[in-house]
Amino acid sequence: SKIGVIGAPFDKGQRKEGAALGPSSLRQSGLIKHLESIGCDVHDFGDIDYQPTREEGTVKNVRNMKDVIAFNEKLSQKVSQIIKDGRMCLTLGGDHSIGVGTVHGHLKAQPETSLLWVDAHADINTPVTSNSGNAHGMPLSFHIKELTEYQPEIPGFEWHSPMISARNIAFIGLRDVEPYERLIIEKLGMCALSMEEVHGIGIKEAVKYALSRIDPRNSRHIHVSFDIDALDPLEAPSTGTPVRGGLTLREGTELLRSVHRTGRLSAVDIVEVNPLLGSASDLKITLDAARHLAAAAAGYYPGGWAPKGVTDIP
Ligand code: DIR
Ligand code: MN
Ligand code: MN
Ligand code: MN
Repeated sequence: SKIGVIGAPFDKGQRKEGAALGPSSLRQSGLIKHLESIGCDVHDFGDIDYQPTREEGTVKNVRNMKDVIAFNEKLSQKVSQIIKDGRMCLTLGGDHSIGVGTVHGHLKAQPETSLLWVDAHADINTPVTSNSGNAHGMPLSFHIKELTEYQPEIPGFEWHSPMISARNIAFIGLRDVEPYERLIIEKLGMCALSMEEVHGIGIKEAVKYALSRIDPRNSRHIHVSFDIDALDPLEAPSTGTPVRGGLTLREGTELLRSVHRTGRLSAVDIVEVNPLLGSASDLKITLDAARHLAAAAAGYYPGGWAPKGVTDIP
């Protein structure tokens, strides 16, 4: 398949330094070479070029919002361009505040898109409901049309507008959801499969059910925003807000391969890999996991393929 990779080296959406080094460590670990080795036509568009301001820039309770706005405006344009070029856009984060730009850019290029948010967290706080003031806990709220009236006006953020309905978004992997986030999910009647539901029905059924809810006619483009903390910390320890009891890597790859098989997977984010957290061995485990996720999104099947055009054993 044809893939465009864009690095989003940004970590001002939360308070731990290091997620901005995600793209370079993922590249160093051989993620792109691996995609090529499994037969993908990969074009690497490099990283978003952005120097954060030195000012604090808190706007309406959102820490570093000026940087979040400026970074994501650039990212959105890049993602749009890659998708319009006919490539699946793979964005390497960065903390999850970069989901502001990736989802916006995707929806601009392909308005009929549904969104799978794979995460331990719901990331649906508005600037008003957020206790942390961290933008990485808010990206979904900015995209949802039904939440428009609850958003404060944020100067500089005029380029961004909500472009997706809550009915076209599903969560998989939740296990750390705040009370106001749960209230929003229930009020909007969103499809939210926590680890409890995934355990109950299995990952294959969970993906099938989520897709039937957000794409009932099998007609829409799909965006998967995959927070590496959706995986269990045993599988992905080098991340800022680990929560025990998560998806296995097998479940994560199964999820992405299932969505790939729809033929409509057009964007994937892999976010919150933080190479400054954990030991060297923790980091290797985390980078290996991310590489496997990327390959699964590209359709990689671990059973292998016979050589093309060959029918007899030599
Ligand atoms: C929390 C944590 N709900 C917040 N969110 C995280 O800050 O709004 N998202 N860790 O990945
Ligand atoms: Mn997240
Ligand atoms: Mn289309
Ligand atoms: Mn998370």
